[in-house]
Amino acid sequence: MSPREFSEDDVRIRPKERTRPRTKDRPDYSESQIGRVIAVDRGRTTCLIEETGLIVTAMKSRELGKKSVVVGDLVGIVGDITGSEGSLARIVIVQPRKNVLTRTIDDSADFERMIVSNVDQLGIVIAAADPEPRHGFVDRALVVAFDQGIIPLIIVTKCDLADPTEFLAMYADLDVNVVSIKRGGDLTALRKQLRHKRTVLLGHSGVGKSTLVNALTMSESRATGDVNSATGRGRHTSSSAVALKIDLDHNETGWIIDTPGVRSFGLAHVERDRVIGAFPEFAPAIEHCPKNCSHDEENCALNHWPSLSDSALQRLANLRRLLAEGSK
Ligand SMILES: Nc1nc2c(ncn2[C@@H]2O[C@H](COP(=O)(O)OP(=O)(O)OP(=O)(O)O)[C@@H](O)[C@H]2O)c(=O)[nH]1
Ligand SMILES: [Mg+2]
Ligand SMILES: [Zn+2]
Repeated sequence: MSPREFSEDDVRIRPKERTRPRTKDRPDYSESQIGRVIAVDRGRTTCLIEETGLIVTAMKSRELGKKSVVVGDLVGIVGDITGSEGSLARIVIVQPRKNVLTRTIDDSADFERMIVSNVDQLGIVIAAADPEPRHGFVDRALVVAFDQGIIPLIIVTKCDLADPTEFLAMYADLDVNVVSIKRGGDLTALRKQLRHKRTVLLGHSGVGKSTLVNALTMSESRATGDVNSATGRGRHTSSSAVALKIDLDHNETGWIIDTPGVRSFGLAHVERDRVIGAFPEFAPAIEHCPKNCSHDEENCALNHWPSLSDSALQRLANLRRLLAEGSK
């Protein structure tokens, strides 16, 4: 006899909906529909059933406990999945995530917050001015992208206000794409980078993430807010993440995820070696470091490495700052 007997379960029309093996203790959710979370707002989750195109509102079932559901998650949904007005389905399974974008509230805190999952590309959004761009943020975001295996893309908005060339010089040697954007300007270069990808936009409040999402989707679906002229900061206009589909040329599509502006972007959840790994240009030098080098000591090989360009020296200072600020 074969090790496994066939049963009527093997006759299924859509076998891929079966997400987990049945066990005695777990309720049977093999009939759940798979949906992609496209918005989460105060406990209400909006899911797209990719197979049918239906948009379903759902809430987390009790079984999921404290497990969070974030934009990008693939979830199993049961209950009223008609998507009709007022209907509310239940999310019973969160499928394993390919990656997650997490931040700690500050470097020392243990408190982690998941922002989004299952993305292909991290749009690191900075403004050329208003608010001023900061290397610390870009470096941290690059570390997280590297750590999670997400393609980084630096997006500079508000290039009508200032020239970002000097700010960007430090990243010129890196293998990272950069696109610059002006108010009302041409988005062709950016649209090319978004093809067939799920891209999340991450940046401080007021850098223009929602403005960009509106331009890309040719809608006004996302509210935007001005930058406070006294503090130079944004007003935290967007309060939750939303994924939107964008139509690109030649019937191609992509997804863009707008997120609330980040206040701080801690790295406490990223191991020290992975922070260093996000600066691959220093790997050849680091091979010559003394054992357990802190990379901030006299004998550190990085101090004596001959061929560091000006931009590499700046990156080195940033790496050292990130290490000093304390990641695990
Ligand atoms: N000059 C100029 N202003 C821009 C540009 N892009 C956005 N803005 C302005 O910047 C301000 C903030 O834009 P938002 O799109 O709300 O910024 P956000 O990043 O979504 O901010 P939060 O939702 O708070 O995180 C608005 O007043 C926009 O009109 C640009 O390319 N040039
Ligand atoms: Mg916004
Ligand atoms: Zn060293």
